[in-house]
Amino acid sequence: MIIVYTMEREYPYGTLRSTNASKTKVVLEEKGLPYRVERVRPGDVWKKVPHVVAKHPLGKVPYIDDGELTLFDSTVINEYLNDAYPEPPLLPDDVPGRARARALENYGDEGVLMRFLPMIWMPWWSPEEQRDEQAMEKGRQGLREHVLPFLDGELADRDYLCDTFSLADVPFAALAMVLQVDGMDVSAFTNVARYLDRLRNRPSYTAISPETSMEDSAGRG
Ligand SMILES: N[C@@H](CCC(=O)N[C@@H](CS)C(=O)NCC(=O)O)C(=O)O
Repeated sequence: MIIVYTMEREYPYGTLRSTNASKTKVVLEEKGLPYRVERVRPGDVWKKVPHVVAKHPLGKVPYIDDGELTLFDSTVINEYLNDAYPEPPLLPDDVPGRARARALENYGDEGVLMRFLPMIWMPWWSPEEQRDEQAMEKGRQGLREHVLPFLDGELADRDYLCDTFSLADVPFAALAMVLQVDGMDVSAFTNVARYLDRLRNRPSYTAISPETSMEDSAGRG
């Protein structure tokens, strides 16, 4: 059985999860694969303790064990899962379509998950009085100015970034998760608002929903 290592913690306002590890959980769910979640203490990740670095040289999550294979980085893991467990396929059939999916997936990672989302997401893990509301607003403003207009255009005539659900949509499931907790209003971007709801309504989202307890999201089968 695949083991996925991640950071998750329950708060009164919901279960908070690593955005990158949530990407991997979504793909495990979309593929219907049996897996078990192993929670790594956030302090062990921040301090880069030896047992974390032994699995991920940068001391980050996610990493997975699949039998003898240990693999890190959500994008690499998800490509591996799609190759090793081809059904249902999560990349388009044609070469240009696959390239476009990977480009959009990379945009989700670099343009959203690494750039603006941490400004919003990190403070939610701290007590309310310690949250940097200015940094959070800067993150939201970054989304409004740079990300949401682009995404709204890409979704003008399609339900998912590559028409049907693909690896390109996976980072945006993590965006849907963060904005569900944050409550940021995205209604000015009609296509994005509908898209985020569409992602939240997929069965795979249950595994990363803030409304799902840690006990109820510890794996499948
Ligand atoms: N490119 C990596 C990024 C992983 C990453 O930054 N994970 C965060 C949690 S969402 C982490 O472990 N942060 C701890 C740190 O950067 O020290 C991936 O996609 O898996």
